[in-house]
Amino acid sequence: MKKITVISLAVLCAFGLNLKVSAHNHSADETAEAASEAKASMASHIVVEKAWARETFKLARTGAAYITMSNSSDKSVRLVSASVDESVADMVEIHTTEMNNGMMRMMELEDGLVIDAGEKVEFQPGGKHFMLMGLKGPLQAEKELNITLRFEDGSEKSVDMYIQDMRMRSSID
Ligand SMILES: [Cu+2]
Repeated sequence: MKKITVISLAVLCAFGLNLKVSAHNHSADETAEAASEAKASMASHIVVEKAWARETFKLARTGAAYITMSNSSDKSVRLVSASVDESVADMVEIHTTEMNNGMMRMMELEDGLVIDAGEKVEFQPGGKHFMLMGLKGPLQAEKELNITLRFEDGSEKSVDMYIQDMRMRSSID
């Protein structure tokens, strides 16, 4: 009987999480629609499907955030940079993770990231990520995080990130 209770709680948690994530997707879609009506900018061609960040330790100086985005247009789009409010962190870099002599190593994508026409790019732990440098405070599950993406044509897209409560942490972002 106890086991059944635990399982159903776990299902509820998973369901609750899905609800939160889809709520974010909805607002991201609305932003995309509003932008595309104004101007067919690079930002308006990018559809964000998932955007989340890892919760950090209290004294962490860096944090990692992930996004899944698709290019809905027939032209390639270049993401050149990302930023957060200065009250959140000093700067944001776009990183990729590579295996080098058996070691995982992070590298900054200094030229940004090209998303080809119709391509979907998924940032994820152990792969591409946004690196928040010089965090002013911890990223906590109950807090909000907003990242602004900037594209080659100067257009911008504001993305609300869901901060994921991390019960298990890995040392690799
Ligand atoms: Cu990194």
